[in-house]
Amino acid sequence: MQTGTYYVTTPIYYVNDNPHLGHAYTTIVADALARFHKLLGEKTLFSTGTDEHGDKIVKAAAKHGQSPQEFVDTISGRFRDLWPRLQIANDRFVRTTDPHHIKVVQAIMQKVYDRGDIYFGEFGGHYCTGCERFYTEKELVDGLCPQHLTKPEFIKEKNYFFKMSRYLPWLKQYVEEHPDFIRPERYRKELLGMLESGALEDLCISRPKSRLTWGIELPFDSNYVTYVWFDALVNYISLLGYPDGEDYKTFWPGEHIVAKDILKPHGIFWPTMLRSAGLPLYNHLNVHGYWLMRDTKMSKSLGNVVDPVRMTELFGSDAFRYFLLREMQFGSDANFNYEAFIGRLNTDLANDLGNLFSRVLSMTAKYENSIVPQPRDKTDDDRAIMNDCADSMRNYIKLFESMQIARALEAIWELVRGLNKYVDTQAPWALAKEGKTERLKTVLYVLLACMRKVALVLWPVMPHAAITMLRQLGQDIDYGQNPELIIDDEINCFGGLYPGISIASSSNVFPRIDAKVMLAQLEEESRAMQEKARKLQAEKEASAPRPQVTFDVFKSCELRVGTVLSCEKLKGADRILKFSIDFGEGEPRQILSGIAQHYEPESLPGTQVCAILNLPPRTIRGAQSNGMILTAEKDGRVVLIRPEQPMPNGSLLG
Ligand code: ME8
Repeated sequence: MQTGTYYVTTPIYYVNDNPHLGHAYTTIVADALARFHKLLGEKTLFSTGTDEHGDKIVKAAAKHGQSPQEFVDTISGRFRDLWPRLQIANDRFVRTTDPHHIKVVQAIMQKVYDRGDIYFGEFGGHYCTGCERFYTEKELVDGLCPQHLTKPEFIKEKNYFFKMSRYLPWLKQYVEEHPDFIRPERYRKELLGMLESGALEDLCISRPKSRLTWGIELPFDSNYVTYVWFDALVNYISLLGYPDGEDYKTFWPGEHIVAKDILKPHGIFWPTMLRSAGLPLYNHLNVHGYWLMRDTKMSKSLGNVVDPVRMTELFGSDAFRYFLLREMQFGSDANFNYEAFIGRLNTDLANDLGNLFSRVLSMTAKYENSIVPQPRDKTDDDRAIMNDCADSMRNYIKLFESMQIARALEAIWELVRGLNKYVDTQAPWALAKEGKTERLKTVLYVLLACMRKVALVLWPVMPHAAITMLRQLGQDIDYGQNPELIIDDEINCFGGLYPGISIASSSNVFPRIDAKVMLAQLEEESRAMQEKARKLQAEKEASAPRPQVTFDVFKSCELRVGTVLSCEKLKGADRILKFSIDFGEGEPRQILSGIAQHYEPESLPGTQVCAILNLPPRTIRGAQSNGMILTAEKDGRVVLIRPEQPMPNGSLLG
């Protein structure tokens, strides 16, 4: 019996780069919510997609030597291919280059225009390409974009504006009167803060084609394309087939899941756009925090991004999903670190849940030939653990529904730990030894029945593992076919596991991870990634044009020829050579140079090099460097700069 409908969305991701942990997290949350609502017996729809227009995409495509369309096709495909690997079963995948989406954006734009909410005007603003938006003077931090900390470009041009300011008082009142419209509370407060600040103005919703053509043409002026955010937000209804589609009628309004970075467009632009177009508002905006890597923002240039594909290769998608959903308190930032990751998998999955399944199944094999026994009279202990089981399930539902997924899982783990304790206190092995077979049957039955419930409710979080555990308990449940398996009905009924059925004789769903070996491997992979990032960064810097220097500045550089007297590897630093060089100064000079991977130290004494001598001294691993040897570097190849003919030591370069 279906009790309602549930529509959940993720942001549609920019296709300027490959998917990473943050994208994986939001989409896993949405997938888990969709599955959870299926368990509640609701008809669900879950959508994700890619945001493909705008400056940012054009620049990324150019960098890869591709047309925007070719480029977006490739990267959008990568997002689509990733989702099944993480057991993400989205019902729809929307692309803002889809013809239907384009039509709906134009229809909404026209509606807002006809309502008199769009005007043409001149505007000067600080434009950040990273954010694809203008900032007012007040919003900048020390003249820089607050998100990217880069200097925005000041652009003055004629554009179309959405009269957002007209709807701001209404929105403020709406948010005040609907305390869970934006949740958790801290983001509602943040949004109210923005609404009260007076810094919000009308929204510039067009870009002149003279500057950008990669966008959706305005229906009322072909010289302009639509601002990416006005285009992207509309995806939430275009994919439902707005205005006449059955899905739109069935599923709108829905639930949005986003991270804190895009609170403003979702919390301010989107509701005011909907209001102006005369459409119902979404139900809730659910805002989560950021995943950090050891307290730092993940970034490609630091080489510290977590690759979801690699994580699932190493640990499986069930464990990866479990960790993300269990570790992050929805709304707060969370740290991803490998020690905590492996620690949690070993404790929660291998020790608690895995161990429960493994020991109860092998005891049932030993004492009952792997047949679910017929329970007899229940004791207070049995009734207590069964009550705990029902309570945990009730808590799980309540917490999951209010987006407290980590706490919902904690409620189930309390039960799992309680069941392990129940095994210890009831000691089935002792009952067997003492010949108390009736009691033994009851204890095993109670355990198996509770384990079945645990597996049932874990399906939203770990779909494959839940199905495997259920199969081990002789339950052939196809959630896809049978979504109306309602948890509610299961809570108070313990008859779902039939005595007499065959079950598995052993279980190893969550093997223990050898933390030491795995951490060493991950450490190695991180190092390689950081090295790659460092090289890329160095190449980027090397190819960037340098600012002009005056002749005097150049003349002030003391560049001289010298002869290498000795050279050896610096202790404790693989890449550094320690030189002693005669520059004709009376005393030899010590210089360190990071070229150990390119030259054997024995080959260098007696040869000449060039160096800059008047740099401040630097100390590396306790050794001082008094200058820098000149090299030429390209594509990872490094060679020393030497005079074409031997020259007296100390000769000046210029
Ligand atoms: O903003 N931690 O796309 P986007 C957690 N196209 N979540 C993270 C994260 C992190 N470190 N990094 C990214 C856009 N995310 C627009 C959206 S919607 C109409 C248009 C997730 O590719 C999180 O969900 O920059 C965040 O809101 C989203 O990726 C931003 O994705």
